[in-house]
Amino acid sequence: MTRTPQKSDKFTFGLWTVGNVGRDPFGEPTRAALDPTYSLQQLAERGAYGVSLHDNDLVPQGASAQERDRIVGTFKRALADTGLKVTMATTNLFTDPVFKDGAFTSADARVRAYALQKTMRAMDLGAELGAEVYVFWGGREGAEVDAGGKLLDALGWFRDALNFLAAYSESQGYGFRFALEPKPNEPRGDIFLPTVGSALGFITTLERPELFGLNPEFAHETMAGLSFPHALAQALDAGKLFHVDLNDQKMSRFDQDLRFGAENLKAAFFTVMLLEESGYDGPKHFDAHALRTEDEAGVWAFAEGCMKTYLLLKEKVERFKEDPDIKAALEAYRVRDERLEALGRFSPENAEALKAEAFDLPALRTRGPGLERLDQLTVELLLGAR
Ligand code: GLO
Ligand code: NI
Ligand code: NI
Ligand code: NI
Repeated sequence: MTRTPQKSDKFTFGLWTVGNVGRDPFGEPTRAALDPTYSLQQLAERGAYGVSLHDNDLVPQGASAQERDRIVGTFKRALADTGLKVTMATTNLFTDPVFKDGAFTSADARVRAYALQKTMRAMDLGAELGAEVYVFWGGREGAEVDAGGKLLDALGWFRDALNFLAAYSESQGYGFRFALEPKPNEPRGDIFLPTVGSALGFITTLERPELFGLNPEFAHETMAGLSFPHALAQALDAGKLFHVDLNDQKMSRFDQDLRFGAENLKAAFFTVMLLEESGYDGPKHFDAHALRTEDEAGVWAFAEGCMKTYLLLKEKVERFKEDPDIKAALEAYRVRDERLEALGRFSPENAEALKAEAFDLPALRTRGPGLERLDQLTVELLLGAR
């Protein structure tokens, strides 16, 4: 297995990730902005498959139609030259102060209408560049105070907007699959639909639920104090993993967007295991950025690090499956009982038989499943000792 990223690994980066200039709420940028075509060249040289973008990562806010076409033309040539794809597109509905109290969920109907207009134009751009997935991260869809009394309305407005935009995509023949990206907070005090579970529930209320899935992000579930692998598993179980944002994060902190695997290697390992073993074949998308301390060399070290760590963890997943001690421990952990499992399929007879079943509860209560040893074996594997 190679540790050098190949196109077939389908690693992608947001233009805004390598392009991050290191601004934070207390400090000015520490790095110069990168030209998008330069980022394409640099990423292609490092084995990436493609990029994702917000409308304004490429076309500045307020550009004229001619300016837009010129920029998009140059970018398309750079895509052709580098062989990179645009795999996902999205809308910047958070930077412009017009969205300070929400975009699709603003209490001001004019802002909601403008958000639809901006998103339709961004969808036109995404379709022109060949994107297949369209992400909705509702960064400003939330509140610091609930005095406006709009909580129920906001969910309704959000639903109306998503229904409208799905219908627009279908009417244009764009064929987008839409991916909702939940986040608990930041930049709003509370963001609506804060977790993977919330978004999955909301999707069932949409007119075309089959067009909508999830774009779960490692950092976002972690900020909420939740387990990313558990959230990922729920999205997969629902058939709703349409895209993924890989990065890392300390629990209960500000949004750090750390390099994939930088903080919680075990959770990163189980993330890779789920992605590799579930048959997920979408892009492995990194949504993170170099530390604010870094110069441009640090940016490329960050990008290379995300991909290399993923590939190393993928190797570990292979070894996990082959390691005889781990195999035996896993076997012992999963106790099979064909007769009882068959009774678990409902029929009136099975229900009766199950009600009459006598269980050896003292034995079940006292049996240790071997998880301490299995987890230690996993740690040893990750440390390179197996
Ligand atoms: C912020 C989000 C953001 C989105 C991006 C794509 O925390 O992760 O980067 O992923 O806007 O929709
Ligand atoms: Ni994020
Ligand atoms: Ni994200
Ligand atoms: Ni972030």
